[in-house]
Amino acid sequence: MDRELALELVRVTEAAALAASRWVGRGDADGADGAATEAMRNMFRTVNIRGVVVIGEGEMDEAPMLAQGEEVGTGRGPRVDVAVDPIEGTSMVAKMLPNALSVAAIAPRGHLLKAPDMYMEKLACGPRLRGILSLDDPLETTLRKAAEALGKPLSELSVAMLERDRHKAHLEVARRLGVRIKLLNAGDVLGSIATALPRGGTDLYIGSGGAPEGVLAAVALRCLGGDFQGRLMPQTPEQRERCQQLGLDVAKTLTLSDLAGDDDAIFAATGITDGDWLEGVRREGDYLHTHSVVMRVRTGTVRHVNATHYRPLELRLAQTV
Ligand code: VTB
Ligand code: MG
Ligand code: MG
Repeated sequence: MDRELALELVRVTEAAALAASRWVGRGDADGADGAATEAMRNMFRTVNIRGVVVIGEGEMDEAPMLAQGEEVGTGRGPRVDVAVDPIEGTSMVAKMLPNALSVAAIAPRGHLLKAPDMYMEKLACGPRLRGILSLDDPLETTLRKAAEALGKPLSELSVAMLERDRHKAHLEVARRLGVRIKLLNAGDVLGSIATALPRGGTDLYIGSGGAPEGVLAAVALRCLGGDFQGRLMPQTPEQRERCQQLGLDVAKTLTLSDLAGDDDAIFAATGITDGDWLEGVRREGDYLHTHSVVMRVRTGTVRHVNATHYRPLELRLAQTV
């Protein structure tokens, strides 16, 4: 796969972030999501790939944009799987809170897991813990192993999870062992990725979040040399059936190779609101500034891309190509 596609993928997340930025603080998560999705879809029309959406915005009949199975790209170029989250953290956009991102990943066709829209139990960590931890271990074992491998007491281990009632048991174990806990409102793609960033501030990400977000995080963690494991958590008969249709074994602990199994995978993200990793979209007169990151599994190079966009272009993008 052509490495120049990395820059194309940034164009796509930039377009979504620019569109989303108009909705920051307006209390309308769906409006923001619609605008970002449309902008992303329009930008994909200019990218030379034969893409199929494997992680998108809902099922074909509900949201006819970037739905699973939809073809994207010019129809020329490499055959790829496409995973997107036009806004990862729509509530953060609506409430003007930090860390909302636009995220996308591509990999050669057949190499990204077609994760259905349901929860996934997750375990993410940085390079120093790779190969040491298992989602199959009890949480207490995982935390003890992590502290030992990092050569620090449990009291200095830091773990992130979404602040949700369903994480009561996780929280109790982690509190009992005395680890530091970062409780996120939303955004477990970044929550997972942060464990592998030099100044990410957390050693581990645990708990359940969206399965689609799990695939996106897995691509990023492969690029960064970290680890990500996940287990699908169907909650209803419909969700179990969906897994069956897709041939997914819900008992299986999914590894990086199940989720994002190719060295040619590319991950890109653009900040929408200011955050721990990326700056949000900033306006200055007629110009809009974006801050993105793009990385490839093959080389592990992390490129930060600061771009200045002349505002009329953003308007043109919003209007459809
Ligand atoms: C999860 C998480 C995402 O939304 O999908 C969450 O993976 C929604 O789950 O990062 P809840 O039912 O717990 O709210 C995000 O936090 C943002 O899209
Ligand atoms: Mg989203
Ligand atoms: Mg999301």
